[in-house]
Amino acid sequence: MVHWSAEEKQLIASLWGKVNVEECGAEALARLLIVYPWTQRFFDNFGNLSSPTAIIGNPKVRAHGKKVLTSFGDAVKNLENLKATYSKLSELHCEKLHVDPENFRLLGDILIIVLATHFTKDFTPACQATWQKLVGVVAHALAYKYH
Ligand code: HNI
Repeated sequence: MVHWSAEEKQLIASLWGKVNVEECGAEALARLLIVYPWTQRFFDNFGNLSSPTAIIGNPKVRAHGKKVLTSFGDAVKNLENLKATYSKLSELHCEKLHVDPENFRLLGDILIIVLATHFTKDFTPACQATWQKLVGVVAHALAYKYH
């Protein structure tokens, strides 16, 4: 089981307390779709994704980004219990959505960039390392039910 030190828990909670899930979620998903355009194929019902401007202005991307980052917040609240927390979502992404789990890692890396950009002062090396660990563990939990 993954261990979280008191310092790591504090670094996660204090940064998360400042995150606007709507803004950061929208930005993270938009960046994923722009930087890794092949991820667009999972969202073929989202309408116009034909350019970075279209992606950033797309209300479905915004809404879904918020949904995903809100769900990421469940990790922050359940650090000791991530596999159980994401068990149903892992099944959904595997069996229904057929999302390659490599994409969870890509989104995690992008989320780090978004957080580092928004919270430059807070983003000390210790904070960066802790968040890197968190996105890795979340990606692992989301991939857990894949077979
Ligand atoms: Ni993901 C739906 C959470 C990464 C593709 N995803 C969801 C839902 C949640 C969610 C919550 C809504 C479920 C429901 O309707 O019951 N997704 C998460 C989390 C992460 C993640 C916590 C990573 C931190 N999802 C990804 C990635 C992709 C992805 C990286 C693809 C590149 N997800 C989807 C798709 C859907 C989805 C596709 C369905 C969208 C729709 O509504 O049509």
